[in-house]
Amino acid sequence: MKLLKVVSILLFSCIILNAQPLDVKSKKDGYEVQLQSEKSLVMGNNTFIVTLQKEGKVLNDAKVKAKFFMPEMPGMPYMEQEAKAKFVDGKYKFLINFSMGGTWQYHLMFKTADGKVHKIRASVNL
Ligand SMILES: [Cu+2]
Repeated sequence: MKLLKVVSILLFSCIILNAQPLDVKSKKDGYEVQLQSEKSLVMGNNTFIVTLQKEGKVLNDAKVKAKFFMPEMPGMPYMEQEAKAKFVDGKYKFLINFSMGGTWQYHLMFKTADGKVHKIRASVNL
């Protein structure tokens, strides 16, 4: 019974942690990259917001896209979702539809005005 209590407390705290919108900051090739979700991540549609900066200045001429994918698992084929972002009010926005919960890997790519493509690899859980 004690174990059950511990497990349910852990589960509950996981739910609370996951209820926060995504907010990940990283640096790549001298650019500051922030990836946020509008709401906490759910199965179905999710709006993502990317902010790109260099030396504190917002980058408004990049091309941003993302790929979210889940490797093949027993009883489940490889899945992926790609999206191109639109630049709205100083931020790049795109929509991803998650077909299931679990861990989704992602590649966040942005092409800067100099023609270089920068890629960030990470993952999210839902
Ligand atoms: Cu899956």
